[in-house]
Amino acid sequence: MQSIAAAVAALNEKTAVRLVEEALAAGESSLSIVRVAEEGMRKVGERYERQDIFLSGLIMAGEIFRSIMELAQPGLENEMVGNASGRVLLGTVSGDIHDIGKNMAALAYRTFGFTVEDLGVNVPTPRFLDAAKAFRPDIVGLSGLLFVAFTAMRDVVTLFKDHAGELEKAPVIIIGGGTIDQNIAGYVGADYWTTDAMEGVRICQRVMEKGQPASLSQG
Ligand code: B12
Repeated sequence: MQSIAAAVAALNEKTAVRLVEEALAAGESSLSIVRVAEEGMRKVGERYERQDIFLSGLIMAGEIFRSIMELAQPGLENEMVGNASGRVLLGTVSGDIHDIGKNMAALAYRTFGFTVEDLGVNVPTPRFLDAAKAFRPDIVGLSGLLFVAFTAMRDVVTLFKDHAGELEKAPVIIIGGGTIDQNIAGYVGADYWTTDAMEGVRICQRVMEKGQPASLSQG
């Protein structure tokens, strides 16, 4: 399994795909395969930061992850089953086009029984509020990895607070993305944060059971 992370980090698509096929044939769970691939993606990010690879490397990594997801997705859908009810409005915030993680979150929510409206990437801040008026979500999920995304997330949170009276019920706001931490979540003012789609689903299942959170937490 660790060699899958290493092959992704080395941007070696052929090897990564072969290893994933072998792991699936050997009965490894799709979820753990995706987790090691994510670990490889983090290493790609570190290589980019050290200028060991360039933008083309990030693009390549995105393609490799997509190929792995194609192989893992059917298994993921079988492994993740649930009957939660709840409506999730999802999108990658303004200025950010990273959507691999957001798409995984959408898949996870859907397979656990949530109804999801996905607004896509680089979503203008007011669009979240407009969509919420029509879709009436229980939860708004904001995705983003860039520094500029954190400001955009904060803008969305502020917009929802300022216009709370225009919505039937204030949705819980959860932010996700591999570069988020407790400090960023505090800055954004979201109710919950996570760096893991499955954890995001668990948080939202609890929200649906118990209602509004008392304070900011990772769940
Ligand atoms: C692949 C990649 C790209 C691809 C994206 C392809 C795509 N369609 O998404 C491309 C090549 C387009 C790209 C572009 C850029 N990138 Co880029 N990219 C990455 C990389 C290597 C991997 C991201 C990824 O897909 N990870 C795998 C997914 C599965 O993980 P994830 O997103 O964290 O999602 C998981 C969880 O966080 C969670 N989740 C995510 N969202 C949500 C939402 C909710 C509601 C929930 C519950 C959960 C959840 O679920 C997922 C599964 O568990 C990261 C490195 C890194 N460390 O993340 C850099 C990284 C994010 N990129 C970076 C940069 C700088 C850029 C560029 C500015 C480069 C440039 N010079 O142009 C551009 C920005 C373009 C833009 N305006 O958005 C920096 C950001 C630094 C920063 N904080 O500002 C990073 C961190 C690399 C680095 N270390 O420097 N990138």
